[in-house]
Amino acid sequence: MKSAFISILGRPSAGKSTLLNKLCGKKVSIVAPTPQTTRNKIRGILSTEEGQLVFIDTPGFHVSEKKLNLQLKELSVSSLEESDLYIYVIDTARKIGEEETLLVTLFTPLQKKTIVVLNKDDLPEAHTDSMNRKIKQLLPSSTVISTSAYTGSGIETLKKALFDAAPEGEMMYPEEFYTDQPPEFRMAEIIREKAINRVKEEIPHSIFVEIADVEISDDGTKGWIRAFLMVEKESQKGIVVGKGGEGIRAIRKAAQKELKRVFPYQVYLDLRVKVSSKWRKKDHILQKLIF
Ligand SMILES: Nc1nc2c(ncn2[C@@H]2O[C@H](COP(=O)(O)OP(=O)(O)OP(=O)(O)O)[C@@H](O)[C@H]2O)c(=O)[nH]1
Ligand SMILES: [Mg+2]
Repeated sequence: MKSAFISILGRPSAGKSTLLNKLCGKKVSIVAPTPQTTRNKIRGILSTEEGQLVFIDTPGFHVSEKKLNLQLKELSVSSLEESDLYIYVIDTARKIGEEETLLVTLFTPLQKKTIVVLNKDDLPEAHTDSMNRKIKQLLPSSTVISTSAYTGSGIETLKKALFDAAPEGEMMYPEEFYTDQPPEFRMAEIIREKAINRVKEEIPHSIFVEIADVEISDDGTKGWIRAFLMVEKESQKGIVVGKGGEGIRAIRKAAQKELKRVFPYQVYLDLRVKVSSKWRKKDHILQKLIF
């Protein structure tokens, strides 16, 4: 049997979380068009007759002196030691940036097998061939596979390459597990995804979700979730709530629908917007959110 921990690394918005979800065949990690969507190391598990691969989705590697960004970068870097293999995801619709070369200098000294994924090859602006040549220079011993995490092309080739590269070992999780996220964390992530996909500019970065209370009926068929969607300013609260409350109603409805699919009970979501000023600068809040 094969068994490996595999870090999924790359710049913000390269498609790491979308790729993780395709590899696991389940929605494990949230996705949005805005960079810095993922704020934690999210594990997704793929079990087949060949063995078990445990993927670690990481926050996009982004160089910035802001407190939140520094902590996110630290998380991505900490995943390097924990894994046996790396998937390095590149967005082929963008040029290779400074962050890309910096990330490579961080993981190459660890000498772990790296599979480079040239993602978004479904887009007309993807320049997969020229990127392939650049990567061959930058990481001559890596395997390069072109994919679309969106359509699923190249995913089976990638899985095969990963199992080939994985060491022999025992299963680390029961076969039916596809993630190890605690329920309340998962609830908050689902709500955050629905919220950040409805807002623009700086607002997605200003949002976090706090689960205030979860109550499940004695027979286990019903669950009441009370949550707060936290923003940084009163003006953002107005935008999220929307005219006559239509914004927050749409977020609540979309989140409740997905929560019902994920949790084995009828979900009733009570969602309110609250202001937590400058939370991105406050250690006690960041400690609860970034781990
Ligand atoms: N066309 C296309 N879009 C993709 C593909 N993979 C991801 N996307 C889109 O790219 C955006 C970012 O995807 P994510 O999976 O959230 O990217 P990420 O690398 O996890 O981003 P961070 O968590 O912010 O670092 C989303 O709008 C996805 O739908 C792909 O193969 N093709
Ligand atoms: Mg992500």
